[in-house]
Amino acid sequence: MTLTFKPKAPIWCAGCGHFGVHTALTHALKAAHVPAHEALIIAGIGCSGSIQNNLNAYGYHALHGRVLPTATGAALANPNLLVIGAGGDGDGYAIGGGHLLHSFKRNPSLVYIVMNNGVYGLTKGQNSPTAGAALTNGEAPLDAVQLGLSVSGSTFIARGFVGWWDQLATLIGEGIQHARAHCGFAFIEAISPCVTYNDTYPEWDGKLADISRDEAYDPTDRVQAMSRVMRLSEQGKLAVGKILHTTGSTLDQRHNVSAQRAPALQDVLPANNVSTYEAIARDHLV
Ligand SMILES: Cc1ncc(C[n+]2csc(CCOP(=O)(O)OP(=O)(O)O)c2C)c(N)n1
Ligand code: SF4
Repeated sequence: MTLTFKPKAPIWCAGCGHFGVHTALTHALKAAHVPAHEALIIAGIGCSGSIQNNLNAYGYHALHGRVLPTATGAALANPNLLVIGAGGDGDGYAIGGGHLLHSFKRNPSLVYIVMNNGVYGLTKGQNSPTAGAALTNGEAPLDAVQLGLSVSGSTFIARGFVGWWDQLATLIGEGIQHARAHCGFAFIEAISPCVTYNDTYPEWDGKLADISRDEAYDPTDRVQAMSRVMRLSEQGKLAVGKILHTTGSTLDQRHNVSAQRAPALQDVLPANNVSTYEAIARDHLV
């Protein structure tokens, strides 16, 4: 019997940036020829998190802020799956901020897309960690790209803008390749304005600096990446493009994860394991 899943249409406000992330991710999955049954979307809580209802893939809504531990567990349990975490900047940088830091450090092979709109959209517009100075009485916004660059274990960091959705699709596609090749954690921040509570569309064209246009820029050089991103930030600009793409030890390698040993791929049918279960009962149950 073939089961066909029909993704629902998004329910976001007209003009919401998250539509651009949906388009870019859909294109990237198609271009990478990822079959629906080989992808798992683990989403955060927020307007952004509902993206998992709108994609042709397995989906799971994690607890608020817990996308990354859930996604890491899924990726370790079944290394044949492409695991994609997706959520908002409130979900990922506030309540989930500690997990982000440790994911840069541990480098599990999965993709994480953060839809950054500078507010908590679903709960009606409170400030998030990336809220700009105008909303926060001058408080500097958190830059997750700088944070990721400062953690020496990080291997893939990119930022795109939904207004430039084709570049965003390319960046997500490269992140998918990175995770699928078991090269580690692919972090992609998508600038995705909330038209209802924080419409920043008019600001971005003048504020974004696309570093991929600079042929001399080398994303394998962490020091150059950090100094470029910080210099742009001092000039009031935000770096966009593939910012870091390097190699490093991954969580999967360190734990010797393979399809042969993966917990989710073991045959646990009682009928096929009678002698093993009897041995466990004999040795461990009194
Ligand atoms: C433990 C917990 N705390 C608070 C909430 C309320 N809550 C739901 S979504 C959300 C934030 C949403 O903002 P963001 O992650 O930036 O996504 P957006 O809606 O902007 O896409 C909050 C605080 C919750 N669901 N669970
Ligand atoms: S409230 Fe903001 S983030 Fe949520 S759907 Fe509407 S525009 Fe998008």
